Amino acid sequence: MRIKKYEASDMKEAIKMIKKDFGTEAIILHSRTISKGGLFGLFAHDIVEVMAGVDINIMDGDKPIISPVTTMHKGGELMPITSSLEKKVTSLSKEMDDIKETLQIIVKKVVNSPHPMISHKLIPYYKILERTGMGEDTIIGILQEIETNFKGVELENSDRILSYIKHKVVQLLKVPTPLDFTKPGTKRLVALVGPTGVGKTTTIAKMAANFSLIQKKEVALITIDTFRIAAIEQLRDYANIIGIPMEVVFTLDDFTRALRRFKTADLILIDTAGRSPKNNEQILDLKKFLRSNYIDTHLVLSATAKPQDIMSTIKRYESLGGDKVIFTKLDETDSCGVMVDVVDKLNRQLTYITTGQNVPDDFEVADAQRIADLMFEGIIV
Ligand SMILES: Nc1nc2c(ncn2[C@@H]2O[C@H](COP(=O)(O)OP(=O)(O)OP(=O)(O)O)[C@@H](O)[C@H]2O)c(=O)[nH]1
Ligand SMILES: [Mg+2]
Repeated sequence: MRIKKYEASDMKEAIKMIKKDFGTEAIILHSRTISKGGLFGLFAHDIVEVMAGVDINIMDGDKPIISPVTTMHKGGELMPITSSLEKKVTSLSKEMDDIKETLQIIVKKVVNSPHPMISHKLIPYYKILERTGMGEDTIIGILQEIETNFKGVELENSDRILSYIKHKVVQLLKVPTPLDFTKPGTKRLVALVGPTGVGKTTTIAKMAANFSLIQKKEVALITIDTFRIAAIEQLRDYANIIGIPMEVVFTLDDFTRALRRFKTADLILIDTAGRSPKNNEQILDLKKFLRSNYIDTHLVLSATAKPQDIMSTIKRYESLGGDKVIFTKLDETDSCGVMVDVVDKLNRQLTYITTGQNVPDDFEVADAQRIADLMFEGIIV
């Protein structure tokens, strides 16, 4: 493209000069009237300054935005076409500025943020929540809610943001659903299932001691974990210490007989052998004992396990039915954020948590406020 600036006494003369240089295809890019000559503003005269060139192809649909000189000259009405060109250029350049500004915001977010959806001011909170083991979707959901609800300087108020986060976590954890004996004459048949070594037997002992010694319920134990002698002995020891009866069950007939023996009990707790969450056959094997609707099955999970393993274990145990979950070993980890996902994403209900090896002390109802306190211990007061 060739461009040239012209100065002439009027537009007519300028067009003549342009035509001479570029022919009839030339287009006017810009024109303005300026004062020239004179001394201190005196004796100056107006001239036109025109920028023109050839080889430009700016189209608006089928129509050229800038008409060739010959067309523009029709009737000597040049100014409306020129000013419409100016308007277009101004609006285009404003659009360009807007796009540039938006791009800068996006680039800033992507560069500084672990997630492009989160503003850089919320990154520290993203990192805190990430450390709790909470899933990314849940974290982003909470932080986007903060972005919507907190404006301007409010986003600088870390105390308010942190207490909002904690409040939100409590809300997502929902109200726990522990065993309810408020209705007189209630009888409960509860089985604890779950992967090996998560603390099923210890938790059964804690539950048995709490309900028998503190809540004065008639409690009995059944174990169908006959895989190892040591497992039977472990539960028998607890039964003896607490002073409650226990039955060891090998077959379905044994099971029916044991249930008949304990028919007056308020609470029968059933201990099961730890099953590998990867072995579906082992899990289904439990089903022949636990298929009765009367059995309230609680899945026991260790809070120390990796969040993705916890989520996949829950799915593997789905075939046993039940939606209740007990989390153990909260004393051994700083990251129990996965519990939020278990409730919120997998629709499970928390019943109890355990916080140590002491029987019966380290056992409590899965209170959402308490779990949030444990989750943000040392971070949020
Ligand atoms: N730190 C801590 N340890 C716990 C907790 N609950 C259980 N344990 C320990 O975890 C270990 C395994 O506990 P068990 O009760 O035998 O686990 P289980 O699920 O019955 O194991 P299997 O029957 O072999 O599948 C024991 O050393 C317990 O003392 C807890 O809340 N915190
Ligand atoms: Mg056990």
